[in-house]
Amino acid sequence: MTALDHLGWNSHFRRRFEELGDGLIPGRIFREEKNRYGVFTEGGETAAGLSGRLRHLLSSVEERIVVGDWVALKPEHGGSSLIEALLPRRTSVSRKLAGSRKRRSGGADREQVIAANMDVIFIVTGLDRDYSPRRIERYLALVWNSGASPVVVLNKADLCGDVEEKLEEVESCAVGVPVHALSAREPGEAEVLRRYIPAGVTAALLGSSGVGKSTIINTLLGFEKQKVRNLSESDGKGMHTTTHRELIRLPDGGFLMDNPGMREIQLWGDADDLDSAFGDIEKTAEDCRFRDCRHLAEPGCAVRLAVESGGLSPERLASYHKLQRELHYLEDRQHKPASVIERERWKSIRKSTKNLPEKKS
Ligand SMILES: Nc1nc2c(ncn2[C@@H]2O[C@H](COP(=O)(O)OP(=O)(O)OP(=O)(O)O)[C@@H](O)[C@H]2O)c(=O)[nH]1
Ligand SMILES: [Mg+2]
Ligand SMILES: [Zn+2]
Repeated sequence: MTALDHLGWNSHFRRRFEELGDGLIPGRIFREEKNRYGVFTEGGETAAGLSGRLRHLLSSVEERIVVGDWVALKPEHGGSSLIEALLPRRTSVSRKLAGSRKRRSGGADREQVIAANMDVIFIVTGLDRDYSPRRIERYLALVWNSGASPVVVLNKADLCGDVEEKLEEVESCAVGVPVHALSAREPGEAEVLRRYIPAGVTAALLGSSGVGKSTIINTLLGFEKQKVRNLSESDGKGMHTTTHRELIRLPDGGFLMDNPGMREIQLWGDADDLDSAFGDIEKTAEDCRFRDCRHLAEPGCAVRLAVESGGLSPERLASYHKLQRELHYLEDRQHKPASVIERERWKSIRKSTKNLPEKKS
């Protein structure tokens, strides 16, 4: 495995990179701080800023470079570099930003990408007061929408008297998704997560503040790299201990991205993502009399029959309907599905990176 492969480099990125001009090297963003970026390259870490043309280009399509992105760098004298191009993402985690009337977008909701090119996303929940299967479902929809694979982590198992029950409950709403209950402070228990993060793989930790995301990283690293909340501060409501996003390299493994806790999950996506998060409902729906059955009051609805016969919980159907309403609302507000917007955006970014000096071969 080359140093670049270790960072998650693959043929997808290589092909895009080779279309660019001479004198550039590939790099992966591991930290972002006020338009300064920490970048991993084949030769080690470097600091970089955006080239003038890329800054202009990105602002015109309301795009930003985020942790996890692959970029093309031009090394400068004195050790720092300029980011000349952004390589198209394979996956991206987005949240919804409510529209503001002052903006050009005229009050429409906008998408904000918070992490790029994640392969795996750990959805972390505490088995204490944080526990909520409905919230896990919302996170699952967000992760399916990102293109990454979800793994659910039920942390703080030591604080919970009925771990088996919770596991079963979550497994029934996260069909086909691995679910692990553990105590992140116990190295032996956190160990099961390592198999999802071999060299070359990038994983992110998402979840509310205080669920133990940074603790998981520290335990897997074997030392206190990330600040975790102090016990005496544990009732500091609304406080985020982790305040910025960063990729952390695991010895003999891939990368883990720590994130500040999310207060409220805002969805961004289209109705197809819902199907993956609610695979059991979609499967049952194949037996509905009408192909476009909404499982509300239609005759011959197999989904409502499943609820009546106890095979599906009414809460789960209710949260399916709730998410569907939100997604339709989003689509209506932007008049376009998110996938179309994404395609158009890449088209314009690619068009302009084409104008970089052509590679002579
Ligand atoms: N009892 C128990 N406490 C835990 C466990 N894992 C983490 N904690 C504690 O929970 C508190 C919060 O942990 P953090 O790792 O800071 O949580 P976080 O998700 O990174 O929080 P933010 O950075 O604010 O998003 C700390 O006091 C941890 O020691 C666990 O398995 N059991
Ligand atoms: Mg943290
Ligand atoms: Zn139906």
